[in-house]
Amino acid sequence: MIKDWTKEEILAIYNTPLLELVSKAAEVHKQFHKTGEVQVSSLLSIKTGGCPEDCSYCPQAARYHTEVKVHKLMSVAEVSACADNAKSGGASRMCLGAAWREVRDNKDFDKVLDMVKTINSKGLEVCATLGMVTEDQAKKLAEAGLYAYNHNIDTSEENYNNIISTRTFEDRLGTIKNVRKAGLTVCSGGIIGMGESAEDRIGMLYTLSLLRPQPESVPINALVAVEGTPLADQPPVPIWDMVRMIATARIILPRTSVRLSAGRLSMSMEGQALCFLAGANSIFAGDKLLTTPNPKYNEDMEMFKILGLTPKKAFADKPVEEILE
Ligand code: SAM
Ligand code: DTB
Ligand code: SF4
Repeated sequence: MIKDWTKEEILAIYNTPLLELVSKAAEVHKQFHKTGEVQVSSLLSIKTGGCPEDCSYCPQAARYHTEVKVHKLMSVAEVSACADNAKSGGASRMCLGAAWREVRDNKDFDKVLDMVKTINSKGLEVCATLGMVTEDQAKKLAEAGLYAYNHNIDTSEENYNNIISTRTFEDRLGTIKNVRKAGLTVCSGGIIGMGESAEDRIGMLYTLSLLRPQPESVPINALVAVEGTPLADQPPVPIWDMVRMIATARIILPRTSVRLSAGRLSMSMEGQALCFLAGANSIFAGDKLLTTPNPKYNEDMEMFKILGLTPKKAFADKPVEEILE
């Protein structure tokens, strides 16, 4: 049975003296996961920029003047070639991102379904993040072989409309429900470093912790402050805040993969090592996130060697019968 945490309890965890917090989180990590095993996901922006939403952190929103160049939906062949590269580099999951508000039932969606089928047939877990989806669309994605759907709640319910005004927190939760009903695994997390309070960070973790089942994967992103977006001048996130967020997530979401996501380029190897110790067991690897740079793949593999980490195999969390189906 997973415990229903209160906001007060989560805040108390978050404010525990740092090394004690890391040590508690490491204990939970050992109890529920193979320590040293880290899931490596590759990210690919299949449709870039020109998005109608106003997410203040996002360089792909059409209304902000950023350096992102709009690119229409990639072809299935192009995406297939990228998946081959990701697989030979050692990734076990490929996440396809589209700068859409929501999925529409049109030729582009059919193309995405083809991409999912193609990548799945290569033995990679496929994840997609395409904006809001209906239950019917989520089912079609599941039938095509999608493994996970990423849909972040991004911040607390209270802070949501300070960051995004073109949709609501409820809309986000609605899509997560649709994804669950379709039998997909859920990947949902958020961003720190947007000027939110510690209570907002706790509020976000609180909402995620109360989802049943809890999300299989929770990405914790540090804001990548991009010129031209309303959050361009936010100061960088102190590494200690990232460690606290990850450790707290690990304790209240014991079975979840906690992903040390955007922002790693500004973190030292020592800082990342503390995050892994505090329970992070997933990263995005590859030279680019969606539109912003990420550490070089070879440097990440060097870090894995130094820290004694190994990439997790695809479908390691699925029963064998399902893999063979
Ligand atoms: N359009 C879809 C949506 O919003 O769900 C999918 C793509 S969107 C880029 C996916 C997630 O990327 C966002 O929910 C946000 O958490 C993260 N993200 C976007 N821009 C970011 C930034 N500058 N720094 C950190 N994370 C960011
Ligand atoms: C998530 O939580 N982080 C990823 C992924 N899910 C789609 C995206 C990070 C984007 C960072 C900004 C960019 O590169 O455009
Ligand atoms: Fe669009 Fe997603 Fe960026 Fe928001 S986060 S502007 S929905 S691409």
